[in-house]
Amino acid sequence: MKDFRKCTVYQIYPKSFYDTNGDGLGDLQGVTRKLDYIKTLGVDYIWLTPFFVSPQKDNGYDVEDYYNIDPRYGTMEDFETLAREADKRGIRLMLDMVFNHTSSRNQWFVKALAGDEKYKNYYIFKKGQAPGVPPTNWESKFGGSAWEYVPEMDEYYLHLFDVSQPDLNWDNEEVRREVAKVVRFWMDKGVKGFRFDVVNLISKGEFKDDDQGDGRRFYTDGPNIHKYLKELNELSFGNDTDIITVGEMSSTSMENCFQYAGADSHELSMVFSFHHLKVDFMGNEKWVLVPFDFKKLKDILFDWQVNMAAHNAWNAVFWCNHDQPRVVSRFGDEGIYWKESAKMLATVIHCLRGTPYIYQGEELGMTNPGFTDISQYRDVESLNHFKILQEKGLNEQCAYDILSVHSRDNSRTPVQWTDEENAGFTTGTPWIQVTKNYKTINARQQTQDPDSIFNYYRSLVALRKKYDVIAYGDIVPVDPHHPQIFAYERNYNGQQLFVVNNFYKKEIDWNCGKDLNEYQVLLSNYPQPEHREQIMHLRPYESVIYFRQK
Ligand code: TEU
Ligand code: CA
Repeated sequence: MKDFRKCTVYQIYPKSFYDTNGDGLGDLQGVTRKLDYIKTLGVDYIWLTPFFVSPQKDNGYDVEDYYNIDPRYGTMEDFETLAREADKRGIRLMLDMVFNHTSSRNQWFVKALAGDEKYKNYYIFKKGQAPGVPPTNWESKFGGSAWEYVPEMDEYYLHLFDVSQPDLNWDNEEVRREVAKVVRFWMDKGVKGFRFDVVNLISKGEFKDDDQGDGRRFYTDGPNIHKYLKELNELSFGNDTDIITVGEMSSTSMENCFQYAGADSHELSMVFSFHHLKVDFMGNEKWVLVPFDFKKLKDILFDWQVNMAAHNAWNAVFWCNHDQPRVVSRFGDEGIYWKESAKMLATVIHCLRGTPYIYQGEELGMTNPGFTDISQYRDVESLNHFKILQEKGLNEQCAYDILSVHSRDNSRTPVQWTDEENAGFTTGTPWIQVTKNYKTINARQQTQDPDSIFNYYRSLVALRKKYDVIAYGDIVPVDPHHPQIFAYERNYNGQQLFVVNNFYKKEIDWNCGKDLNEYQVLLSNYPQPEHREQIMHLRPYESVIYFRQK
């Protein structure tokens, strides 16, 4: 069995990864072609975002058919080849299961709309409160009402995401059996990992107007959530101790995560939570421009780290995914300290207690693309909010400024493989524009450069394997209220890791309170860390991993 605490997961968004047939869309064969690159990084799992048959309104998070592969991504044979080739290299696949909702083109929903009672009960249909008034005032995460009116039925259906993504009714036992069947189908193909999309939203509570917010308190971590997860575990992946699972937990609470990812809970192996990535929001409002709050970022991460450990529960740790802007643009520096800041951010995450996730291109320090026109955007959420922001009275330029910082498309531009046209991603026209800096930021350059961000990530992945303290150690925040330093200690069986990061450009002398002569440096983003006695001199975005064995 692979111990997931020793593992690193690499996330692939196939559409933007590598295109092998020139149609401008990445595909499964493209993933197979790049397996040696992934292997070089040293990761254990590849999480593939959905490649199932889908109208692609939300890039595959709107599943029409859970059992077949969208022809744009390839064939079942392509998938099997990928699985086989990955296996040869000791890499396992983690698939993305979207079970909170389906596509409106899914046969279940098509039948429901046609009036088939059995399938109507697969979804959440309700009468309006009055003519023209939806059942509740809940808002869709992509903007607008979460309810869509169906005139033929004089009823509304719930969609927490796009109108083309109707929510499934998990209170219906048949639905729960259907989804477990899907998981077993992919288990039979040798899949050893599953990521469950927004899985803490599946158990809806009361259908009531929310006078305090957008409705999320009524369906987030809902009344039967733990029961449904335990049941899914029992009916599918729980029978194979070799399988690892991660739940995407939207606006969740830590108390619930103790259970979702508790060592003895029989729910999931680990959880993604997002509170640490809302530090450049205003409350829950993402579509604003505010500088990130470093102290809050640290408070939240440490709070989760310490308390998840205290409850014997396991975190997934990450900065980036296909919904988040590029971290070097967000918390680092796109300018002269691009490399140092990307390495520093990597250090912070990879030495924490939890399983680290790397999102494609993060290991190259890819940046936000800096789109300036709506025609460059593809994401349904961005397109909707571009309109909504202007309806709220913002001028077009402000709307663009906000989009360029927060849009999910920031992470969805093609992986920059080479300095050739389209960054070597496709010989055709890419479905979304390539970021202009691909001539300097690309995989070909970085795999050859020993000092590259890529090779730094490679070292981090290897350190986790080599030093048990990284995988199993406790977590002790050091100088947690410091306005500029992100430092912590990890301890395990006489091993100690001491991780120091200057999160800013400003140089600083910092008393670390330790006799550094007792430590060895495992990794750093400057050639030679500087200190006099206990005073460290930290240069812009400097990062040092110290180690000692007692
Ligand atoms: O995302 C869940 C989610 O609520 C957020 O990530 C959301 O995309 C955004 O941050 C709101 O501002 C998952 C998937 O990762 C995402 O790609 C899908 O669009 C979404 O679920 C629906 O399936
Ligand atoms: Ca293609």
